[in-house]
Amino acid sequence: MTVSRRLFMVAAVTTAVAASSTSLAAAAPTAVGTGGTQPPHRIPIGPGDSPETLVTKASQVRPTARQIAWQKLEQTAFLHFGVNTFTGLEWGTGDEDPDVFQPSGLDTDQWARALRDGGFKLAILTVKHHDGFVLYPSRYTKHSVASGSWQAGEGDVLRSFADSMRRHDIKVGVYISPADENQYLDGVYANGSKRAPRTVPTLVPGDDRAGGKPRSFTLDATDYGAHMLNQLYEVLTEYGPVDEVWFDGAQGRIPPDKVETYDWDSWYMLIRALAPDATMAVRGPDVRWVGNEGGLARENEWSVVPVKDSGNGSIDYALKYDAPDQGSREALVEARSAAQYLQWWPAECDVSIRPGWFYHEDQQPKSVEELTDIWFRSVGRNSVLLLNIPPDERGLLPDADVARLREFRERIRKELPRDLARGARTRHDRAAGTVTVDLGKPREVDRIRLAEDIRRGQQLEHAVIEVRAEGQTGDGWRTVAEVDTVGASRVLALAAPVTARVWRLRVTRSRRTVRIAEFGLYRSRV
Ligand code: FUL
Repeated sequence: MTVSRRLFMVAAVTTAVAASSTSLAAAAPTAVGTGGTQPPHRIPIGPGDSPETLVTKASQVRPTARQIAWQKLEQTAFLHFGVNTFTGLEWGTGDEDPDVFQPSGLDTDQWARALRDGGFKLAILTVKHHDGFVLYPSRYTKHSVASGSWQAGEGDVLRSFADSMRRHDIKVGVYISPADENQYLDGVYANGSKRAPRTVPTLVPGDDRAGGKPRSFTLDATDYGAHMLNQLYEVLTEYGPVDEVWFDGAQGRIPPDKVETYDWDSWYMLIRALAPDATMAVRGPDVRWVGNEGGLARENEWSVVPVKDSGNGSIDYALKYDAPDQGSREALVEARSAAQYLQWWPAECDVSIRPGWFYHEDQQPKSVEELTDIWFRSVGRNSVLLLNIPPDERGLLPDADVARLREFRERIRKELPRDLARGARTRHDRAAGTVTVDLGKPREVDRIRLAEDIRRGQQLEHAVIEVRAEGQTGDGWRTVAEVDTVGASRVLALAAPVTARVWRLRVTRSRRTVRIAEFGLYRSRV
């Protein structure tokens, strides 16, 4: 048992969180601008707020530095790998024989090369899926790689994954499932234990960390909540730095009279302390699930959305998760009686390259056309794409998938080969809300890429893209496209190429002044 000064300090913070658990996410943002005061990452709202007040508040919400860094990743990868890879299941039972995990030729460098060549900037491994089987030798479970004969129980997929990703300049993310069938069978998950202060790490007999005075924390948790804390501690202190922690919200498959109420506040607190740069995704305050598993964002995707408290310091959509509109003025009004905050909570679009999340021999990867469509409807709609590519029983990404990733990247390069506006004469007129680009001579354009400077929030509510007819000045403008939202990234495909020398983006409606960070013009070569 470690009673250190640090433990005392964290315990004091813990008390504050327990007293006001909903303030946790707001307590953590990193300053975006210079200067002392941090712009708000979320703002309280109430049923009494007028529509004007709601939109003013929405215009004041800003992303944290962590969220800005995450948004720039654009394309991230998921790797679902575990006992399911060998049993053929999608949701395991928790009583698998650990010996079923037998990758015959694990090569995480092969994963990393394929992901790097595919343009992925971060990869998230299922360190633990709902079955509870853990891909590193955890001190807190027998359901892990250490219990089987694979590599004589000495193997560590997480170590190998993290090393390979970093060697290839890919950031490391971890999926750690709150639902845990194995811990249910062990009488830990949903055992009815009360939340009480727990010391983390909880040292086990013969613990190799005992002599080293490990940094320790006291946080409120159930028995299972403490189990999660101990595993998070192992992952974040022994495999870091970690850039994304991905939490699913599912409950285990347990009898209806049982429930495990997740200790989100304590888990978040530990992650912020041990991995301050990590975004906490989906059941976390930094990144939201887009609302489907097809990788598709809404046509108008807002990063400022109404959210409601969802217990133990967690948040959830105030409107239905799959509502078609989460952030327009109308949506803010509709949500105001259910919501407690407007929060910067940007969308992540998860989808698998194959029908299943885990590898199954009889399934095939999506076509380049399907993937391209997903890219336009995720990265092109103010979201980050999270594409799952499941390793097979060899422990390799299947050849067909590796080839598909390469073709996909090549295709996106052909969709937007060269920004014709780069280096062109560009004039920003803030008073008129326009950005005008003179290409020097008439050019054919069929793809347009827009971005707001999100450090100033998401403000644009309607804009037109116009071209000036050759030889004309003044009012000779013709509209070729319009958008309602832009945010961090909006990519438009015109139905047919348009030839013009002078192009203009004109903001016709916004919350506050819009700062355009990108107005790119492309001619696809598909
Ligand atoms: C879901 C899980 O139930 C799936 O197995 C998968 O991990 C997906 C990404 O999240 O909620």
